Amino acid sequence: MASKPFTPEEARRIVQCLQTPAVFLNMTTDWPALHWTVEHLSTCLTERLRFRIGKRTEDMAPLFETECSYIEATIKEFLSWTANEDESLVGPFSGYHCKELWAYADYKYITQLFQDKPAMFQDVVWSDFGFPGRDGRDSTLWIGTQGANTPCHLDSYGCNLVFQIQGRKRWHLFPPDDTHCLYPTRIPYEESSVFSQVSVVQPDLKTFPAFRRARVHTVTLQPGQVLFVPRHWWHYVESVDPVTVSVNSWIEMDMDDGARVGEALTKTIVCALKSAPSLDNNDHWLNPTEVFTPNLLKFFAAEYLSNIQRQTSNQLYIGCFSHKRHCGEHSRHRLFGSASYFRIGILKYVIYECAKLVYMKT
Ligand SMILES: O=C(O)CCC(=O)C(=O)O
Repeated sequence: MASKPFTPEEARRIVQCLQTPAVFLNMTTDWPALHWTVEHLSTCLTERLRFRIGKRTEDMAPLFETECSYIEATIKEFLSWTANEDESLVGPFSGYHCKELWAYADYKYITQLFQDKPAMFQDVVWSDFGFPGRDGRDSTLWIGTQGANTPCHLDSYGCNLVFQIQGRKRWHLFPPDDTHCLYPTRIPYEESSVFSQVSVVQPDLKTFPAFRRARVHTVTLQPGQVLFVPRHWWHYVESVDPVTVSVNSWIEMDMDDGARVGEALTKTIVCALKSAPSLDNNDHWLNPTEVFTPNLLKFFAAEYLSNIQRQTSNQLYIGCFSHKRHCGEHSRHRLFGSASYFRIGILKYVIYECAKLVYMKT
């Protein structure tokens, strides 16, 4: 077998230094996960997954998760639906017309999917990119049909490696410097995702004129390729083949600490606003993955207090916030170097995050 174009050390250096998106070729030729086609996955994953359903037609407004339908189905049922020509299907997909709709089992934590088959974690070999021990346990799985898409957003934490396994996906990426052209919003709220109000494939330029100046980088990712998405790059992603499978891993970075404070405060504020009765306090605020109860607010307040008390000589830790929708363990991250920097930093974030929310609510 031909050798890979980069050693793990070289690949890691690229991932840590590169400021623009890039596609790695020939890095996954020996990864067992190359065989994770939807047909193969249907034999090893027999439990039902949640599929998000949307219309294939393109709209001038992004289709957020809050506006989608959801069904629970097995991958076998999903496969029969995609192959079904006469629409005579029984089961969870019956009544959903595959010519008009797309389905997406998106953002599935592999650690949960394969908890009874832990050997499969090693099928994803991020150590080839210089991240020893990183494998399927630190990755998420995405299975979709043609047209399945994720609205344009940026991730608050880390950079991203995306391994395309089956079918092709088209990525539209925008640099962080173009944020003002993308009209950011935190509604629908999802921890660590900032959504764009613009439908990037059919933009409403009357409402969002600055989008004209956004500098798009597009790439169609092919099976076997790995896309590197640098920190804070906006992305809209759409499946272009009848069935697509991909796996990604967000790689946390030291510089995420500031973003974690911002996210913690945003969550607290959203939680407070959600706890207050008001007419426009409706479910369209929250992505379906976010759950809030009044008790959660108390929990976050208590977390802050204990974080502040936990302050040691010149370090401060914040619990609870790692990657969005994170499952399982609460990680603890070093925050700022000194208490005074912390106070200035936190004040800045409180004002910024409050101002953003108040602006959007009014
Ligand atoms: O593949 C997709 O639909 C979206 C992936 C994504 O947003 C990400 O990896 O950050």
